Amino acid sequence: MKQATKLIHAGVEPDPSTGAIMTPIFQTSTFVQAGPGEHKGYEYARSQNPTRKALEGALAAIENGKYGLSFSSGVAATDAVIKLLSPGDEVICANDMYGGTYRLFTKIFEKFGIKFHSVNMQDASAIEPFINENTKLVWTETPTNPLMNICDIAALAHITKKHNILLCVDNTFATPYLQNPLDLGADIVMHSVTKYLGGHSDVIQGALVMNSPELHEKLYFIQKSCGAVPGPFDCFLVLRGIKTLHVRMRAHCENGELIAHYLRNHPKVKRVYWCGFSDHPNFEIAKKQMRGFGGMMSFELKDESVEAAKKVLKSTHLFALAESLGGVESLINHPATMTHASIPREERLKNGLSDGLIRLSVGIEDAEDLIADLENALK
Ligand code: P1T
Repeated sequence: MKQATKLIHAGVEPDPSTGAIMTPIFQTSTFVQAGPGEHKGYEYARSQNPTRKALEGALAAIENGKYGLSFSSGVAATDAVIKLLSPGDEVICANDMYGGTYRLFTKIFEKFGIKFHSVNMQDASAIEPFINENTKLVWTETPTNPLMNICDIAALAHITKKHNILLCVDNTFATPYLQNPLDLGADIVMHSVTKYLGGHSDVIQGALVMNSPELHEKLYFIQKSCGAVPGPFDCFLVLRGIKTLHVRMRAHCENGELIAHYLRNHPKVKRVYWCGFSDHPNFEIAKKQMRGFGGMMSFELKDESVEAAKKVLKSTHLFALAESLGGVESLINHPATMTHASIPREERLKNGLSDGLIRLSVGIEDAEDLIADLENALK
């Protein structure tokens, strides 16, 4: 099935009891049983809910995976993956990634005896010196948030398979429309569904997709035992969002390309971070594993002061100053004080995330209006 058809139909069947073409919102906490243990596959809504089940099927299908699991947020999905591990285990993670992922790893899980090594994975072989008998997981984002670094998923998978280590890819920025990590050898794909999959900035949700039945069983056990599940209404919203992912992503890619080039040619802009530039350090890898380059980008001004960046951040009108990304409306964000504030400054600077960096989530408004908004703010 071609991708557009899959996005609209995958995982969703007309409701068997009524024929409703849209999956109903099963707003219920429990399910009546005919006798103890005699039920229709649903016992209690933390463990199973039909609206969530439809969404999980859709998520699996669009990531070309066998199993999908939904969580109450992206970080809850990440949390579930790390709960596969035990004290003493080690994780190799990307040095540039969402600040909340860094915070979860370093401020919560390190306390429980899990060790995290931050590594620049733009060259996949850079992970090899960190692998030892305790290494259980490689965690990466590609493109990374916010520097748009690219790592070679197939090359990482080649290494992790050799050492029997799990590879989890946070595919939030690319979305299944542009990239499918499981096809490239990853074991688990993670999404902040809050972003492009939801697509309308009206829901917080996360997801994991995998092929291995053993991994699914373990992660389902964690999902129901820890209980970070989304409500049925949020599942309905995401089912609805997924149906237009391809249409929205095409527009995000088109606007993203126009704005990346506009910024790059602006006399006040020093550098633009966008993975669609042919001179991006890993453009060849991006081209190989992605079907487009999306609407996320970051840039720095020639005036590197935080004041200059703040002036731009406060001067846009269409680009709303807010955390998050991936909605139909454009957002502007200051990673150093907002989304990545939990990363210590020295660590941020070491990894190339400067105090003046500005991140854009380019929406699907008219590109001319967006450019006029940026032009005005840069003035
Ligand atoms: O916000 P939540 O749904 O819990 O997802 C966390 C998350 C995980 N991975 C990536 C790549 C993300 O970007 C996020 C959330 N990011 C933002 C809120 C942001 O503005 O970057």
